[in-house]
Amino acid sequence: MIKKTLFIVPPNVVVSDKIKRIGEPIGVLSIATYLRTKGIESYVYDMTIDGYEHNIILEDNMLMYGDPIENIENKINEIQPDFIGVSCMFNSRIDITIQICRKIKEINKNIIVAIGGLPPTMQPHIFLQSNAVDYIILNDGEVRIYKLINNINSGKTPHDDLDGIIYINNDGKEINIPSKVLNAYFSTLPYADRSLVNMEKCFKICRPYAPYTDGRRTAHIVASKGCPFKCVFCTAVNFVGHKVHFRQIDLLLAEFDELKSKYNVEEIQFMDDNLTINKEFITSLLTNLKGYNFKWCTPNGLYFNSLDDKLLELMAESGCYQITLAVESASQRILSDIIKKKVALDKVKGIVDKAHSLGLRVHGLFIAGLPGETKEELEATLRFPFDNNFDSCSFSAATAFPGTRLIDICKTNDFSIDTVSSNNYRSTNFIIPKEHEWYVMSREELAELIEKTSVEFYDYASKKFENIYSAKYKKYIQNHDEKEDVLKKRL
Ligand code: B12
Ligand code: SF4
Repeated sequence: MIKKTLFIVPPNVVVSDKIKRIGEPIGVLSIATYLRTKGIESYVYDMTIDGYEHNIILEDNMLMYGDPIENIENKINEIQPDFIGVSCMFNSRIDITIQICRKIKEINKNIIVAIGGLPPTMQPHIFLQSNAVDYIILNDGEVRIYKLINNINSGKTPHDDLDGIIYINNDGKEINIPSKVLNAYFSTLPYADRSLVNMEKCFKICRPYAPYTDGRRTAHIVASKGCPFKCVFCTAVNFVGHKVHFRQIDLLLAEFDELKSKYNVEEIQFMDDNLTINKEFITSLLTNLKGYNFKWCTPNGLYFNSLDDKLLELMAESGCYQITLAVESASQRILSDIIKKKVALDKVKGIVDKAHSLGLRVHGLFIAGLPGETKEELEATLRFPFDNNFDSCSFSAATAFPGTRLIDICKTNDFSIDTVSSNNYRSTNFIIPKEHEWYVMSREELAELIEKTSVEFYDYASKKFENIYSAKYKKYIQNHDEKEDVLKKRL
């Protein structure tokens, strides 16, 4: 009989010179909160928050931060759960997640272990083969986990009336039921009970997902889930799905009220895949947001076609201080034929300038090294933010993750996939052979070019946008005791 559950967020694994970001784990909190409303006692152990100060240097210039794995035993003794759900959101955390599952079984093999998040959804067999995981839950977890627990408690087969689950049954047979509908219940789910993690510690450290904040007490929030597009490098289509689901405005407002009154929050960061995708929803959300006096931003890209003057004005009036534009490429050909994303390149500068005139910062996201991209197109992409007035930007090397069209392209062309660099996100993880018509430069050369251009961009933009830079980076350096030369690589 499952009476008590514990959800574990493993330590984070990043490239060692990246900012050690920290935030309340909204997905896992949402699951634990949902179970609590159903009368199942549930707790969250976010190892990244609790052990933020504890660093372990891994090979390949990677850094892991979070509680040491040994501490799990104390937590299990303290909570005494019958069921543990482990979350894995990034490929870089796959190894540590499996170690955690093994540790739980070593401590008490009777504890039921379930796992969820992006890599378990896209690469379930890595986890299943560890022999330390009883159930893999695919996609959104709230209702699936609840049904699973109910089925176990009432002696039904675990997958009774349940889609999105993989496990080995008592006869040693793999049961694999794909998800039918994604985020079906999202719009009415209760908002996350943040008291299950140490929010004060997150506020004090103040390195949220978009780390150059305006306010110091920052919370993360999800207003919608899903994306109607299918960019070649993105897992959204298979993970959150094509259909966009919006939370009910009254539930969002209740969450804002709590953030204000209980946590004294100054800033919120929206984690939505595409916050501005629906005019009616975003207009209603922002009109209501005005009354709260929050500063806000989105670490993720916004839907280009939605960003007309009126919406940008409303965004500024409602407390937005930075927008993120995921332009991805300076080539309309790459955007239309390879990425398949609707970005009108000729409109970008107008949006950037309008946003600046409203006092907003503008961050750009760019991706280089896609198969089929020419050297000229790649170079033009790295130049684009210089010529289009972006005040900050991030360049990423294309990475082929399971669940994307990009990995299919790599497989069709027999490119080998290097699993080590799949985890460090620093260089492309697929190898285009030198003799292939798409070969432009080696992965190492691309990684170096990206790093060099990032530093160049910082030097250029910090002069051109001196006011923005003083407010943004200097404040960060003072507040966090950081060195400027390190920040240059982290834009
Ligand atoms: C917000 C976000 C970020 C934030 C922070 C993310 C975080 N939580 O730490 C920031 C901006 C920092 C970020 C950074 C990066 N990100 Co990011 N990010 C996202 C994004 C858009 C949303 C994630 C999110 O919070 N969702 C909202 C919450 C409510 O849902 P959730 O956490 O997924 O939880 C639900 C389910 O996953 C599931 N679930 C989760 N845990 C568990 C556990 C159990 C037991 C169960 C049953 C279910 C379950 O149920 C939950 C509730 O429904 C996703 C895309 C996406 N749509 O998922 C990309 C995504 C996760 N990011 C991605 C990437 C590539 C990156 C970067 C590497 C980019 C770069 N080049 O630098 C960096 C580095 C990340 C790092 N190692 O720290 C990839 C992941 C690729 C991979 N396989 O590793 C994604 C999927 C986008 C993509 N390209 O496809 N990211
Ligand atoms: S990159 Fe953004 S716009 Fe493209 S499919 Fe993913 S979430 Fe949608």
